[in-house]
Amino acid sequence: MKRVFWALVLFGCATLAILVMRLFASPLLAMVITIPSYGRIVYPIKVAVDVDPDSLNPESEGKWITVYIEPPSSYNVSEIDVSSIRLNDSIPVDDEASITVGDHDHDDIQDLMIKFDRAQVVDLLSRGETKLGITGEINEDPFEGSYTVNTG
Ligand SMILES: [Ca+2]
Repeated sequence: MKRVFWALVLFGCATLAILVMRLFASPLLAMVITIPSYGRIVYPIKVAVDVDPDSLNPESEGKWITVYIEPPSSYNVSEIDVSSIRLNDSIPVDDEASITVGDHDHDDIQDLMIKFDRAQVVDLLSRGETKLGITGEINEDPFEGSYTVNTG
C-alpha cells in the first residue's frame, strides 16, 4: 500500500514538473533571448509604412519618393533615429528634403514623413511589383516595415 502511495506521489510530482516547465517555457526562453541585450527586445519592431507614389515610373520627373513611418503606439515617432533609416538596406534619407511629423493616415498616431532620392530608388528596384523595405532604429531598438510598389 505504501509503495502505491509513493508511486502516486512521484507521478504527481513529475506531472507537476512537466506542467510548470510547459507554463514557463516561453517566458524563460524570452529571458534567455533578451539577457544578452540587457533586457531589450532583440527582434525588429514592426512599423507601418506607406509610400507615395504607389507607382514609380522611371521616366517621372519627380525628385523624391515620400515614405511615411508609423511606429507602434508604445513608441513615440520622435524617438526614430532618422540617420539610421535605410531603404532596402542601402539608401539613406535624403537630408535635402524636409522631414515632418504628422498624421498622414488620420488614425491619431503620429507618422514620420521622410523622402528618398527617386532616381536612386528606381535604380535599385526591379520592374513590376517590388517590396520596399524600411529599416532603422527607434529608441535604439531596431525596427522594420515594408510596402509594395509598382515600377513601370
Ligand atoms: Ca497615423
